[in-house]
Amino acid sequence: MNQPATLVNSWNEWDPLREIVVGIADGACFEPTEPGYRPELRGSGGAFPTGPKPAEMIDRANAQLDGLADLLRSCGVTVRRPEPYDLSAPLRTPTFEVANQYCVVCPRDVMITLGNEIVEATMSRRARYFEYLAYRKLVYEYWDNDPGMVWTVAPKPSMADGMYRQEFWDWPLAKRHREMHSSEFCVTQDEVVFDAADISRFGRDLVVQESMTTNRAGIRWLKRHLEPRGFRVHPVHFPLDFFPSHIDCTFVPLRPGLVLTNPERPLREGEEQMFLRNGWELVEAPQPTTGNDEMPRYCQSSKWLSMNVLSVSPTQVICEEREAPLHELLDKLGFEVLTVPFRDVFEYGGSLHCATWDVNRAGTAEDYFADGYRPLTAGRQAGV
Ligand code: ABU
Repeated sequence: MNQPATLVNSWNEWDPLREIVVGIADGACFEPTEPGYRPELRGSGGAFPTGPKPAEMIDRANAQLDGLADLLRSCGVTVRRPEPYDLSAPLRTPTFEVANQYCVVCPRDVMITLGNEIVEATMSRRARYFEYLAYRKLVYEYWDNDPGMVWTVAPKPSMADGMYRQEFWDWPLAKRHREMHSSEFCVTQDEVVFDAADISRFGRDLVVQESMTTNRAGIRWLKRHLEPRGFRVHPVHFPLDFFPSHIDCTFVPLRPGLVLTNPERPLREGEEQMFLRNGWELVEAPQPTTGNDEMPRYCQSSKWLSMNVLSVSPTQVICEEREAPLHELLDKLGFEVLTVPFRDVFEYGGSLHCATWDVNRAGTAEDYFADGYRPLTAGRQAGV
């Protein structure tokens, strides 16, 4: 008798990759201003555009996304794509309105595979509330064909005005500096809020960044949902990042025992101990080849997209083609470095890790932190 297929299985960021979803730029719009987001033009200023992105911008991004998909296929990986859908119409729900939606380039922000479970994140911004719809056909396919797959949709927040701290955007730098240890950003603590890209997977241990896109209630929900299933959820903080959003330009595990770290965004003092105590090495990424001022005009992400790499296996990493200093470092660390051009994707919210969602990697639930478990009560005492 045929065994039922295991389609959904991914425990970490580095095991050998078998199946992955790569985003598409079709239908993408400029991200609207909303309480949880204030896009700004880089360079000479002016108003940030609204509505659909021009066709030539979309074609350029799609060409690079297709290039990544081709490279992955050449490595023997099955590549899946989301469904395009119309993002341009104004959106009105009982609790909020927004001028248009955004794009489906970055599945990493919305969807996460945790072992045999797919979790759809709550999301934190109005223009991304319904982004999960682009992945529903795929999720149904996994659910229909893999009887062991668990599908979880996290509670949707209201995204009403009261969910946001709108004055956050006007805080002067001195106040941000004073507040850097408080972990209070544009989203308040009243509702469960998280983006999937604030989570980094290390087998049984999940590291979750408190950020503009993930609040303490979101981390509490992840703990309460996942710890009875055998995961351990560890909140982490990067106090020098005044606009933290998504952990994958800050703290990027590459193989058991090795994390690529951001030299401008150190971990909160003490949080490195879990790694050091268990023999992990934290290696600083080199400065990106592009300064913040030279990033593409509509790009809202930082220069640290340089370290937003995608692992094909514990020995093979895909990097953006221009990041030579990072290629050299990874080569010295024993990796085979594959490269693709990806700059035309930057203004859609991310680079290679952001633009993908791995559904299947060979491997099982490993414990890489035998000594590192902090029980839930410790998190509660810390207010998380
Ligand atoms: N979506 C990832 C962006 C993170 C950063 O700008 O550093």
